[in-house]
Amino acid sequence: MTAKKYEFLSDEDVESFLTTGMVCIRNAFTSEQGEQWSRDTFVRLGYDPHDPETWAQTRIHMPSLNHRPVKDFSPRAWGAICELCGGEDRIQQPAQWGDSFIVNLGAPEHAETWQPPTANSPGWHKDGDFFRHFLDSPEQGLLTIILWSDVLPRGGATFVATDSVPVVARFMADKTEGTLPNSFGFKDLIAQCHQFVEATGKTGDVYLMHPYILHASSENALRLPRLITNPPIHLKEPMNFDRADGDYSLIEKTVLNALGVDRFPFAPTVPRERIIPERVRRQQEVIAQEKARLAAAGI
Ligand SMILES: O=C(O)CCC(=O)C(=O)O
Ligand SMILES: [Fe+2]
Repeated sequence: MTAKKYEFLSDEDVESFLTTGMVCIRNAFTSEQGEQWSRDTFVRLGYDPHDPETWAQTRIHMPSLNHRPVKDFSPRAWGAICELCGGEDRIQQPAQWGDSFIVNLGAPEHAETWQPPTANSPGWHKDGDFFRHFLDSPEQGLLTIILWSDVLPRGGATFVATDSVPVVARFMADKTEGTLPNSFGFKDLIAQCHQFVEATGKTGDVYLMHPYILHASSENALRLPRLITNPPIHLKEPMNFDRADGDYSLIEKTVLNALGVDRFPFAPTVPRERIIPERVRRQQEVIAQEKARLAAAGI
């Protein structure tokens, strides 16, 4: 498929990204590194890790209290991210990871109600609730899913539709006016998909996914706390599907393949637009609550 050789991505990784829109970098950091970041999670939440009766919420999006540059924390993940994006110089800095865990604790009934992923699973979406989406949007250059706990089958793993990138590419290709995050009609898009997986793995595994990929949260039948983060990689410039020198990134190539063309000039006809989601407004309150709990625990 490609003659280009990469340092961090194997030929299989490249093939996997081009055909399924995702690749998993296993052991991108150690479990000790992960533990250092996640050990205070239950204090921050105000729950007893040993007593599920105290787990008031099924899934929690925590705010971020600490950040580190990806490049320092996991040079292997960073190397792979750069290779997918077409080089470090195309990535907006600072590119950081934080402890804004998405914790999936499940609920007692999930042991009975859990179902494998299908087009009928609830909650399919493309990430990016903070901008108007265009085919070439730079705000979400990659979706990354970082595993801060082991994630077992039926254990609250993110569901991923591995044939969704072409469906979303075709949907956005002629929409020069863009699409607001809540206007995609994800039910119609996911109905065109047929391949679904659970993004399982171990602490330290990192999934790198195409920004268009459709995915969903799931029930946690096991009730082993599942911790991930999903920070976007931002690009400095919009994606370019009409490069004079042909130096397309793997992300761009995946889109061109999906559309079945060698080049695809695209220009938005309305301005790019940032949106402030409600979750960001709420975050300041939650940060204050978590800091009070950490202080009360002497941390
Ligand atoms: O919790 C998950 O598994 C996925 C979360 C997600 O996709 C999101 O918050 O955008
Ligand atoms: Fe998401």
